[in-house]
Amino acid sequence: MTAGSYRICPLCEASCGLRIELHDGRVQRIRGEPDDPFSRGYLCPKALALKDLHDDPDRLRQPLVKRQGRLVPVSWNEAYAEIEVRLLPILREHGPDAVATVLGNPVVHRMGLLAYFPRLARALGTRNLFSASTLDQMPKQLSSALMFGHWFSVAVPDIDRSDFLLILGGNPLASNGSMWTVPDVRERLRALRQRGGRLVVVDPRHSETAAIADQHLAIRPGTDVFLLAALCATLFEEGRVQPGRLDEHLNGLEALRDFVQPYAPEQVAARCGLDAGAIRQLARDLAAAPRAAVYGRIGTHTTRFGTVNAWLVDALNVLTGNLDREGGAMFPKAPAFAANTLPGPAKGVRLGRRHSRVSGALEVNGELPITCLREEIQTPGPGQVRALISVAANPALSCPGGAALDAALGELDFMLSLDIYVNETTRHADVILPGRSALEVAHYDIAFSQLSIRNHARWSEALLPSEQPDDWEQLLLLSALVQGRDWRAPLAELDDAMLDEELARHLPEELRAPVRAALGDRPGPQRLVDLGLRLGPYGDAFGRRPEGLNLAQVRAAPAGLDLGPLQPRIPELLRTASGRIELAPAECLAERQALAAALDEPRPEWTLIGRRDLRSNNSWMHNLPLLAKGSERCTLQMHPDDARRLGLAEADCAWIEGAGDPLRVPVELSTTLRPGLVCLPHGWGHAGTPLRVAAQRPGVNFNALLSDRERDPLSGNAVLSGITVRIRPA
Ligand SMILES: Nc1nc2c(c(=O)[nH]1)N[C@H]1C(S)=C(S)[C@@H](COP(=O)(O)OP(=O)(O)OC[C@H]3O[C@@H](n4cnc5c(=O)[nH]c(N)nc54)[C@H](O)[C@@H]3O)O[C@H]1N2
Ligand SMILES: Nc1nc2c(c(=O)[nH]1)N[C@H]1C(S)=C(S)[C@@H](COP(=O)(O)OP(=O)(O)OC[C@H]3O[C@@H](n4cnc5c(=O)[nH]c(N)nc54)[C@H](O)[C@@H]3O)O[C@H]1N2
Ligand code: SF4
Ligand SMILES: [Mo]
Repeated sequence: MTAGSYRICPLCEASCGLRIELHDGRVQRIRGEPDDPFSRGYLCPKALALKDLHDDPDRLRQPLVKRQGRLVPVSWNEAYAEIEVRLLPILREHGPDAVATVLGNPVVHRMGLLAYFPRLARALGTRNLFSASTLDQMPKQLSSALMFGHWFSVAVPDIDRSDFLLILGGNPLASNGSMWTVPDVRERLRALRQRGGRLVVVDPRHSETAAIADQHLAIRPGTDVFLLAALCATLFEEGRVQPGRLDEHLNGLEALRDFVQPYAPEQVAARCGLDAGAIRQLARDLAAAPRAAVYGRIGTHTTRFGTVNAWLVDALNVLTGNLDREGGAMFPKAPAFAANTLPGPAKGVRLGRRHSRVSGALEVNGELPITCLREEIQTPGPGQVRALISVAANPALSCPGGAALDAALGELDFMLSLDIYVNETTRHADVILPGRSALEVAHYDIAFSQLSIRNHARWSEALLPSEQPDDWEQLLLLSALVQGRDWRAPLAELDDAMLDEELARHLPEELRAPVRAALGDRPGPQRLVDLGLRLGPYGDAFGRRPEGLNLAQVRAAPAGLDLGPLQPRIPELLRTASGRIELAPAECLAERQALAAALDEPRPEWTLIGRRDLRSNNSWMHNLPLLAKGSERCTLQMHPDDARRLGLAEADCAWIEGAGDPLRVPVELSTTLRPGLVCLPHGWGHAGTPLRVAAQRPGVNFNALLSDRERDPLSGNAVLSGITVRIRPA
């Protein structure tokens, strides 16, 4: 392997190890890295598009500033000076909450953004923090926090040792897994079935994953909560509850029984569109499997009962004795940055320490629901959002609201975007600061090492030099700037100050100086990673455990270090105030009445769900020629009987109408859906941007159809699936 050619793929949560061959500063070849202990040589078509991404002529390499309504290239210092002149008066006059920030999905794939954004947030002092998390996984984070005491104590299926996997609302064959870092999931699922294991998929659509399953339950969208309750109820009713080793660590078994009791399979079957006998049998199969895991993903989270779903998924893992056991749902032990591996007071978490100004939505994990962003911009009064900083986010396409949200972005007094493209969101910015190409930054996986099916530590070096400041340098400079400090001062001083604060947080006074010396003088995130690794559960504790890990060792292992299969972690992992698993959190129990009321909701004529495609990635990889090839992706799939009823043939256009803006879309006939169900991907609708490849196949914006008022009231997560719509021929 040529030096420096290893790179952790930054494109999705599988985080595969890639081998990237360069010649004269150009990408020659991209392959899966066979020596990666974790991804074992796997890669998907998106990884090959890293070359297109690096070479994309539309990717920004220079800052842009808006002059007379047009974004024009400027020097870095001009861009920073513009931010100073425009943003500081807003902060001075209206206070910190007048500036909102919104983080997008790629932030978690960028060590510099993830490690340094908190610095900027603290410097700003705003409470208006928003992110894609409330379009995605906040229900799981909340349920995990309530049950186990920390927002990142998320249990993942131990797929390689499991005998039974029940997947609800996830399609890992297209998404490559999510909240579950599992490279080459197809092969791992094949192996599970080969050794006699069973895969059961609950999905309204006969998805790519359902197609390779032993059993597919085509549930009605939005009704998993009843199915999950019925599975729990059946276990209680039939005397199949066997938490085993977990028994002594549980609170709330009776309260859980009480909550699910009304939902026997016979009570919910019609609502779920499933057979009561099949639900009962599934509960029995799950209980009987030697080692099983239940996994719920985005199809269960982006619904009105997202948090209740996430909770009941883990309740099932507990009731069947599969939580925290080999082959069940287990907790990774990340080598760095995982709060659940660090000593600290067990105090659980609090939800709703404050509320959003306009609709009173609860704060979750320090942020507010992103669907509140529009109204916070458009509603006058004290605390109104007047400026926005977007970091690798494209809410104009990814967030419900459509034209209204687009208009709101246009009404801001000032907008700054850290992004690599001028797109539907960043076209509203007054200043855009471009991030480096993924090949020009070093990387350590802060986030996904906490969700991985195997414990590991991997580092990738920057493969190519860059003239642009690194992500962390931009954020560090901005954090000085927003505090009115001299942003022309050397960044090393600012970084040292940040490191000192970090040390003060983790170490007693007498240890700080020697540790600081051991971390070296080179500024940047690698010192934070070294600190995290060395103080982490495998770390060398700066010499006190000489055989332990540090960054130098990880760097010396070119394709990463394997830290072994997942190990049981209860009770050590628990950070709840009681020190136990909270099997019946009060916040979830409070949903009892809403749930009972929802059981009788009538079935609409048409229901819309979303989908992902292996060759796409949310909204931002549609400008890459390699991925843009092939048939049209942004189509409305519907059952042939429905199409016939409407007089529509393949590729004819239909109108979809919902709470928001109507959409006109070509139809694709598909027997993967039941009649009455239609399916459209999100992330499309590329209008009004200079992205030349994407403009050829713009598609339509799924989220324009939706109102930004539909949320899971606990987690604040947007409702993005199971949408009631009307369909008519165009
Ligand atoms: N209807 C519907 N809506 C959905 C979903 C759904 O299933 N259905 N899924 C939701 C989910 S799960 C998510 S995570 C969100 C995603 O929501 P977002 O994060 O808002 O959307 P992305 O499309 O991921 O946009 C990423 C942005 O980051 C920029 N970018 C890419 N790489 C870099 C980089 O290296 N540096 C910088 N600075 N910028 C970069 C891109 O240009 C783009 O502007 O969408 C959500 N929206
Ligand atoms: N190729 C590709 N990979 C991606 C992304 C991408 O855009 N493209 N995005 C990345 C991101 S940001 C994320 S968060 C992950 C998401 O990863 P996943 O959670 O695996 O997301 P999806 O592939 O959208 O699969 C969701 C499934 O839920 C089903 N579903 C919809 N509604 C319901 C329901 O009410 N109940 C049930 N049981 N199922 C339902 C859908 O039919 C779909 O098959 O993927 C990541 N990986
Ligand atoms: S599965 Fe995800 S991480 Fe792996 S190569 Fe494809 S895009 Fe990259
Ligand atoms: Mo996501």
